[in-house]
Amino acid sequence: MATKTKATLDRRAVINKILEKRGDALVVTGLGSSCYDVGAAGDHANNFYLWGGMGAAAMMGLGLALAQPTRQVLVITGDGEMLMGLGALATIGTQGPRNLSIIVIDNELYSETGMQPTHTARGVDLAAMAKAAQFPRSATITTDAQLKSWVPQLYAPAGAAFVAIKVNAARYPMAIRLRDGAHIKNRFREALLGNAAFD
Ligand SMILES: Cc1ncc(C[n+]2csc(CCOP(=O)(O)OP(=O)(O)O)c2C)c(N)n1
Ligand SMILES: [Mg+2]
Repeated sequence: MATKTKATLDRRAVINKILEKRGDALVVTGLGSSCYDVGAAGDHANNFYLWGGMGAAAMMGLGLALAQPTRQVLVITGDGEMLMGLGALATIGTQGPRNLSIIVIDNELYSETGMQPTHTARGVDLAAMAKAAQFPRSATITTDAQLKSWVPQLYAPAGAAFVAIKVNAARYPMAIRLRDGAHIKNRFREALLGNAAFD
């Protein structure tokens, strides 16, 4: 078994950095920790919180990116959630959206359910998988300097981007009050489509 990568980045600092200049980007979160982190960075009508749905975040991001080609779509999810929906990488790679960035907050753990190690703790390389699935841009990020140079790229509609950001094992309290899935969906649709969403 490969030893755990020495990860020093803090997940909330990483997400704050990514979202501080989000503009009109649409953000889909994975479940659990990434959902809370995005909420903690500031609730926003352009956030779609997946809550308990596991394995669907990247696919939701693809659907949105194809439906809204003039908007940048960010998926912010966990390594466990991404591992559950790996086929999404192949579909995104072959669909080739210009405006989709998949951001995996990789703590090498299923932290939400008790800190069990995921496959990335045993050396599975998600960024390499995205590259092999024909993402034109992919990287593993381990330092602040790398993160800083990647943030603008995540907002550039220059082809699908994938980053696995290695973060430490810190856990934070749930920081989001919105739990009603129908409300989250309706709010997101209305912010995106206006009243037409309900015609
Ligand atoms: C289909 C399904 N299986 C299992 C779970 C239970 N579950 C909730 S969160 C989670 C772990 C998520 O791990 P990861 O995406 O890496 O998130 P983090 O480590 O950031 O908490 C699991 C297994 C679930 N919600 N849905
Ligand atoms: Mg994890």
